[in-house]
Amino acid sequence: MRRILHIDMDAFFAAVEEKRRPELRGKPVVIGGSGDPTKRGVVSTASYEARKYGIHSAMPLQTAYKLCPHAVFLPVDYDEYARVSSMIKAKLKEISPLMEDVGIDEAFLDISENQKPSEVIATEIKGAIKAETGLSCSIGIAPNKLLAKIASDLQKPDGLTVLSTDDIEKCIWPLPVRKLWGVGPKTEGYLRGMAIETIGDLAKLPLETLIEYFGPSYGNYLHEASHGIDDTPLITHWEPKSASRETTFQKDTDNWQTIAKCLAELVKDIVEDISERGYDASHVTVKIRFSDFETHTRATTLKEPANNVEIIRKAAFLCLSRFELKKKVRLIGVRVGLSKKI
Ligand code: TTP
Ligand code: MG
Repeated sequence: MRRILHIDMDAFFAAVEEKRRPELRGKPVVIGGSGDPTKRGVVSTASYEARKYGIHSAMPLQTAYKLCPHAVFLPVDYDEYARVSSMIKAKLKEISPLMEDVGIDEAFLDISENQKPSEVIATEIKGAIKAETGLSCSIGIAPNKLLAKIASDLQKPDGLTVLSTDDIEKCIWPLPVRKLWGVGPKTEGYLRGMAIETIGDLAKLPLETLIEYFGPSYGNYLHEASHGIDDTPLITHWEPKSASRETTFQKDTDNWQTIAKCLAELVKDIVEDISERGYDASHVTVKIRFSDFETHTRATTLKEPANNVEIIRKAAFLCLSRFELKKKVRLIGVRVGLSKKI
């Protein structure tokens, strides 16, 4: 039986801000965009205090402001969160080299080979992260990644939850289908149409029905996931496949100069980032969202992989020239596909 831990930091961006500004503790804190709630942007995260007002990730900042005007609004300081994140990941790797880095504030750890009981290891991890960063996290312990991830979310914040295969009916089946990895709003809506609300409802559907509706691959996945089955190994090393940046204009614009300047800046940022990490771009995609939210992309492949600003800017402008800019532009983004430099 494998023993997998899922570690997820509590209200991560907000917690990092509260740590370096203790006067914020206990106050509703909202992190997002430029930190100005009268401007455009979305909430990246909200402290647990702010969540009491109904504020959550991905909500427009202006809505958050209406819900709680006295909240403290702060801009996203991604560099600082990434710095704290790498401290946490380094601590985790000390405990087991079998670590999968899943996101800025979460990771899986395989502790099957460790002699100590799982709860003891989890408590040590919590202590080590607290000592290193001053922050709290929630940990799920289970025989696989799927269940460990669900478990870490069950008792937030500062939770420690152990799930075994015997707990599936009691603890997993009553949960909404959205809690399953790989079930997004689209599948959720579809399942609701079939009167399937909980993971238990899903588990009771015959496999044939799921395959009929979702095809063999996803149908099988849903069937197994709803029964808590997941054999996937930890991915301890991965290569980034792309890098991207985007900007929402403060005011929708049809000024070509403004759009072009922004595109050039995004390209410069990306090129700096990928050259630092030792990658070349192999293709370039430009995305434009118009004022009515219609979104289009144009892409081009480079003759050969490159990390030269001029070459990538040229490719991005070629893409830009292929758009019909008849409406005002709300957002522009660039994505480059990556290949490792030899
Ligand atoms: P989460 O772990 O989903 O959220 P959280 O750590 O803020 O809160 P919780 O205690 O519920 O785990 O995401 C980690 C960070 O990723 C979060 O602090 C901010 C960022 N994030 C976004 O920028 N946008 C988003 O929509 C989400 C969900 C997260
Ligand atoms: Mg988190």
